[in-house]
Amino acid sequence: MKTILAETSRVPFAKEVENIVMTTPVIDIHTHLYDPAFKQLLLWGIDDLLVYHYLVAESFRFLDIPYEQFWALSKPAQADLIWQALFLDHSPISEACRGVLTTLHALGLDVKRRDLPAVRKWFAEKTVEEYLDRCVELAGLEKIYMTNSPFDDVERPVWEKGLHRDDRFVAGLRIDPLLLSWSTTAPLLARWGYQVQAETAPQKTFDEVRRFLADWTRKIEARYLMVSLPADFEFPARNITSQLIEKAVLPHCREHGLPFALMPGVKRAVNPQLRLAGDGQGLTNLQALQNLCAGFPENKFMATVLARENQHELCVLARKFRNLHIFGCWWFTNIPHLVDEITRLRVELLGLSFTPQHSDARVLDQVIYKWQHSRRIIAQILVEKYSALAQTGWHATTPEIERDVRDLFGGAFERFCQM
Ligand code: FIX
Ligand code: ZN
Repeated sequence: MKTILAETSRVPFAKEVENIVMTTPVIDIHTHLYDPAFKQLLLWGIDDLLVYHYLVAESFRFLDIPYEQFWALSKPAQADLIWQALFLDHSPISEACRGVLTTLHALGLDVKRRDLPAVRKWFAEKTVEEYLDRCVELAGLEKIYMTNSPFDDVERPVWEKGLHRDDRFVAGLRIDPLLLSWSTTAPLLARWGYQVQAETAPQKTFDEVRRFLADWTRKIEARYLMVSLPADFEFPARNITSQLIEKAVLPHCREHGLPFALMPGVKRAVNPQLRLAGDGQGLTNLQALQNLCAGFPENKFMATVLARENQHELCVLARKFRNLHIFGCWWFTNIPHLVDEITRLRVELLGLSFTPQHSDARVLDQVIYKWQHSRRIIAQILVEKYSALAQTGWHATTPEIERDVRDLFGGAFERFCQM
């Protein structure tokens, strides 16, 4: 009898939670999108959706043409091949395929016609400005964090020239080349006027790296620094990566009050012929992150990890260190099955003090499906959790649920940044 009552009283309550989760504005804390001032760097539209590297990797499960032949094709021709292989020759049930259809459907296009030319025609009539507004609205975004690299030869000149910024876009300073390819990055820094030495690294070199970081932090108004790391990342270690982190990145972050985001678990170029689609993943030794959090309590760290097998350990680590904020179901973990599993782990171990998702969108339109799919899963989990509370007699009120969801969708992250 008790169970039946609980079940029936759950229905209106579930609708309310779902409604709050589906409509609360989101701060998307890691994307590869750009302020429209970066012109062609902001990707959008059906062809970019179809040549997304997630779909390139999936299409090569079916395609039998040589890789180079594929890369020599124009973008629309690549998109045609992917559409044929993944949407027409087989049903598009993978998460990345489904995402394209969720997006088109949300935009009001009739996907059942399977008419790619008609979809192209629809996009051809849009301008980036109106389309950006539409995507932001459909995804329910408040802010979009970019991934900004001073080492990108197309991006850097835009910053150097100066731009009129769209205040929905905020910057994150990406420093992979600095930490992971020092031997090629040091000469670049030297060319840009920083007195660094590639072979030996005296204190002057670290000071100059800090000057470089300070210049770019100011120029782009960076809100955090970030790096993706190989699965075998260790800290501390007797290598230049470790020294640069300890002697330049961490002091810089302390001085400017910025978090340092670590994204370990990538195996870059597992199949280089797939280019951007060729990266893999591996288990990381999270002892490195523990050493950072424990050794540098004045620093703030953010982390997301690629291996499913690291997720529980990461939650436990976040319980130990309040200078660690964990976020997102990254890349290969952004599939419904793992978003559900990882979010449950986090909620059950951390309550509401984490950021369950970021989109990692590379193409503007993707924010629509990535957020719609994630919001649905997060809603379902919260309905269950608030229902379980209700069984104890603790009924979360509407303002309390709204507060909680705001925290999950960027509030907790922003508080962490301001700490
Ligand atoms: O390193 C990263 O930030 C990754 O998210 C990307 O480089 C990756 O290619 C991606 O798009 C994952 O979603
Ligand atoms: Zn990313």
